[in-house]
Amino acid sequence: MTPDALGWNSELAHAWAGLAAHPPFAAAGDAAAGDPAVGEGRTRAARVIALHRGATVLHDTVREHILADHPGSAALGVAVGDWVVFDGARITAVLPRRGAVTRKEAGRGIATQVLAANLDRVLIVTSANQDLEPRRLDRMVAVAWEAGAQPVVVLSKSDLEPAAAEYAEALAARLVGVPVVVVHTRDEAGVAALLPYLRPGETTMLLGTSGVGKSTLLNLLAGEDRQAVREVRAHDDRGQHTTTHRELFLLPGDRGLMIDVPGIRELALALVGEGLERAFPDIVALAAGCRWVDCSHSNEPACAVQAAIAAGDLDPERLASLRVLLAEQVQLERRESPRTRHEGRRKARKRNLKARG
Ligand SMILES: Nc1nc2c(ncn2[C@@H]2O[C@H](COP(=O)(O)OP(=O)(O)OP(=O)(O)O)[C@@H](O)[C@H]2O)c(=O)[nH]1
Ligand SMILES: [Mg+2]
Ligand SMILES: [Zn+2]
Repeated sequence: MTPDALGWNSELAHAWAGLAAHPPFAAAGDAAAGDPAVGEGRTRAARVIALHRGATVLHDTVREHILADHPGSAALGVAVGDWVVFDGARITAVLPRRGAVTRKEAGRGIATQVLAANLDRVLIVTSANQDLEPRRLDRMVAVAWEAGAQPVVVLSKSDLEPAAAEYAEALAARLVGVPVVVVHTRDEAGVAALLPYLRPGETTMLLGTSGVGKSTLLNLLAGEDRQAVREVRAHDDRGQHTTTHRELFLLPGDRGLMIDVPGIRELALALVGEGLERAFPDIVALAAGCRWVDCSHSNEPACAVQAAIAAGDLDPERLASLRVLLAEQVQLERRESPRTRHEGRRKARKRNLKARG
């Protein structure tokens, strides 16, 4: 596999050059290929392709390396999709991430955990049915932008829902700047709309609640059953948490790399950065026209956001959704540290998107 096919790029090459004088990958035909402990360069760049309970799996473009009970993985906070410095036995450093999707941790201490890093695209998978909740998608879209990735909403199981195309149209109108595609996995044609978003060397993460069909989609795109899938519960369509670890797969046919993860409820995802701005460009643009810099868009005079709602140009549900997410972000920042909390408040004010209260 070439480094590019595994997602290597010039930014990473630059980061590597700052750490080591020797090349990051074994040369073709190198006797020591794949065995970085041997030969001139004592370390290699490798990508984290799976995290199991007791094992971390790396790929160094030549082969996989399975590190059993690797203590460094937890200590370094290694995530699937990370690029690391590997000395043949251990991970010694993590190369700077372009971005990541993080989840909230229950309890005290560190408030977030990285689920997947270095993503080009996040496929927000949701079943195309009447349970479809736009607010859930607002949050996931913000999370994708925060990861530095392009969000794409994927309405799955369209074979079960005659109104899938209508749902997609309504969502596309709401989610500014986010493509919405409709798929099913009955046959190859069912995923045709998705293929333009899958490119060689690019990393796509599947994100969604349990049972929406993430692993089924991965298997179809991979051309073989790489992941176990299991039926949803008959009485409420919920999944059974079939996938239990995070793993990156190389797809055939120039479809790039895809990360499958266990189903996650949108409420467990952490909003930690600037993603809200990107997820609500319509409201951000309107807010610039409010009279007061710190307008909360509730009942101030000359509020451009309320004016747009009154004129029927903005769905009030969208503003309500943003308020909830902003309030939550402030709360998480408070947990992370008093310093970032302060910064977060300042940013929120600057953005003119302050949550009420
Ligand atoms: N009718 C129909 N069923 C589908 C489709 N895609 C997936 N399914 C079914 O949905 C169920 C759940 O699929 P999975 O792929 O295991 O779902 P998942 O999102 O990976 O679930 P977790 O691993 O628990 O997060 C399985 O019974 C699949 O056969 C589809 O396009 N149409
Ligand atoms: Mg799965
Ligand atoms: Zn306002």
